Amino acid sequence: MGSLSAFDERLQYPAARRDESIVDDYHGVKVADPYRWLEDPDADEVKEFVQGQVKLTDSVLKKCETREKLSEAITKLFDHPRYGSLFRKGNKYFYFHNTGLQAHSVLYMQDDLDAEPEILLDPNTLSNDGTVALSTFSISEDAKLLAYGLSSSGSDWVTIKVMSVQDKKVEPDTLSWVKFSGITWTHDNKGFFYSRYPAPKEGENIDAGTETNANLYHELYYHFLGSDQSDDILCWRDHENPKYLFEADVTDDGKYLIMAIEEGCDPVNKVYYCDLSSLEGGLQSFSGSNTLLPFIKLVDTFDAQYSAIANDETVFTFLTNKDAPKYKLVRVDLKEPGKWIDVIDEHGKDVLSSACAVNGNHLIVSYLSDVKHVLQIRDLKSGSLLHQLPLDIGSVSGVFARRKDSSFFFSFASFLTPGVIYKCDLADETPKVKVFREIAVPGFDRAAFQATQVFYPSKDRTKIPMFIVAKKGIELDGSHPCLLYAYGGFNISITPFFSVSRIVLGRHLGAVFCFANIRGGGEYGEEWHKGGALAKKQTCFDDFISGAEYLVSAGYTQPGKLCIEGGSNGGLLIGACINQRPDLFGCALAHVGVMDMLRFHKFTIGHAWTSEFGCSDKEEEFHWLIRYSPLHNVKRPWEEQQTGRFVQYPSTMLLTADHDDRVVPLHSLKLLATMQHVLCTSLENSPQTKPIISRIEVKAGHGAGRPTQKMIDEAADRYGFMAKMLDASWIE
Ligand code: X99
Repeated sequence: MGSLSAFDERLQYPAARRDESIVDDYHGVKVADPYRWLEDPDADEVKEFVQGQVKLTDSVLKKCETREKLSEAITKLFDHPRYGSLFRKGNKYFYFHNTGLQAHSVLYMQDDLDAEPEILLDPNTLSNDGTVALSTFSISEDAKLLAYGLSSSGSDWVTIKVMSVQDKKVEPDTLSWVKFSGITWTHDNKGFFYSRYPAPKEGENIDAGTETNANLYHELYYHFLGSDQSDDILCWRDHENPKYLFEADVTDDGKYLIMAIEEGCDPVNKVYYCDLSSLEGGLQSFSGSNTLLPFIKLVDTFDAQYSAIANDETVFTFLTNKDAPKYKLVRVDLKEPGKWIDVIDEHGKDVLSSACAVNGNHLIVSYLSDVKHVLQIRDLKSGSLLHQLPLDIGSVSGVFARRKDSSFFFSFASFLTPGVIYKCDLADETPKVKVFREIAVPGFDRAAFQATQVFYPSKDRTKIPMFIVAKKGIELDGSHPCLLYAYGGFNISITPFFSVSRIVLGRHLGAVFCFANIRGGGEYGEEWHKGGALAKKQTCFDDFISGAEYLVSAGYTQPGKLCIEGGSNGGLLIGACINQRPDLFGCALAHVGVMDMLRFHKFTIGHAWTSEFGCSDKEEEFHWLIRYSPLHNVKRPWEEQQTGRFVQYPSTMLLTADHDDRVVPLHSLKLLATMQHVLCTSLENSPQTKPIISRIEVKAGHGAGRPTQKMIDEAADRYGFMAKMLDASWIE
């Protein structure tokens, strides 16, 4: 028997006012929004609500006995040196390295592979508490200058700074209000392009990242080194299309500026380009003028995605999904912009996920094949296959290469492989692939675990891939704690990765951990994505629920032992699934979720997600959204016909953070107040005894750039809660 008994005490939830006067009319349908007041992060009443919730959560977490042990075990396993892949600029090599428990990885450089590495930028020196993170960077062509973007408290807002590589001197250049931006240097090393939003008006934004107003009117700028930001050249904007986002890239030959225009999160973009060498008087001549750069429109419709891979003068190679939902490589000569030819045809089954030119006219091509990466060397000109690189089952990342180099590095990882950096040499006829570095995790016994992939049928009988990781030789008797995770949206694929905290759950709680590659993701290309978007969003939830049912029927677990987890769009997934099948799960962890599907488009970058969800402003789409919106579908299961008298919601933790300006915290706060009201406080002796709580982090955001200690603390809290709720006991 487990040494701990499950949580069985009724909680005292903080009071939350209901404003019954707030009722919206959506196309003739009246929808109440009694917690609208929770949308103002600066209101005292909201701060009080948050404080009350934090106190309640602390009282629950205190009773989760495994939390301390989890924290210790996760800390211990995290404490191993990690390395990223290497890339080159000028004659130098660069890479990220973390000694183990450093808050942030450090950027190193070395002159050659045998030389002593030196620190170029250590983000750990930028704040005492690790809340300043390096979010983007770019090294100039001559490798003399580093432009780097810093984010505070996890916000999407970025401030760009510049450093001299030679003496690490920080230059006075400071660029503010940068968001959703790349940094791309011109090859004269005089400056770089970046994107930003107009600065907020005086008085707004005392604490950047906590505001919720919509991000509109993106702009592309060029910054001349040593000048003031107010003198930056405005290169592009579009006042007629306030939702457009502009992302620019200077081509490898330095001749062109390629601009991708996006209006949402769909894999579609326009492509404009500017011949930098044709600018009379150079970029300098645009200084102080009101004219935008003379871009030429190559693709001016949102019919497909086009990513520039390489060019020889005017001949460009693009990766595209135009008439190819699993992607292909195409070529166009800017002199004949109407004539596109296929270079690598769309594959029948696998998704062409990336391509990068190397060694003159070679291409490193990666495919996603049943959610595992395949790496190939192809001929850039003909697209023909030259070599297949041997690879384990897992994920490839960090493929950085230059055409002038005959070798490149890449990273490999999987559920039971913490990481290997490979060096691939293409100088000879056959490629030489060598292990350059291997990440070792002391105390991790790989042989104790087994990772498998299954394909289970969903509601409509479509086969859904799922990875299952468990201790070797477990009995399928339904007794195991189980953690099921998915994302299911935005064309994003969940490929195998190494997770310290999940290994700890497997080792010390006997947990099985699983990843369902449900529709909405990009696992099988654009059809898989669109199969779980817009009017078909419910398919994501059906796929996930079928995955949970599979795990129960195959004997891995039982509903009371099953915890579901997801973040962001995956937080929405969790919110929707606990409403639809409260009986199927024992515990739910929803991170930074989109929970109010009628109002998400009004806040920060939410408008970009209407490409995936639709928008309540449109009548038909309103009806899609109200059917599954987590906030609008909280019902007492014990009053429902289909679920029955004894069913309650799973123990639920909604996680958010005060500086999450991607998915603003109001989503989780409003759902929390609603669940506590409907399920717990609005009737005496409610059958809902399982806790409905939150975890509201401070000085943190959507997740990117979170310091290591915050990650460990959060993992210990949420899995400590999970262990208590599933009655999972500690195995030494
Ligand atoms: C975004 O909202 C990404 C926002 N974003 C852009 C960028 O639109 O970060 C953009 C344009 C150009 C450069 C950089 C950016 N995303 C990314 C979605 C899912 C995503 C997101 O964060 F596609 F991965 N969501 C939160 C969707 C719902 C919840």
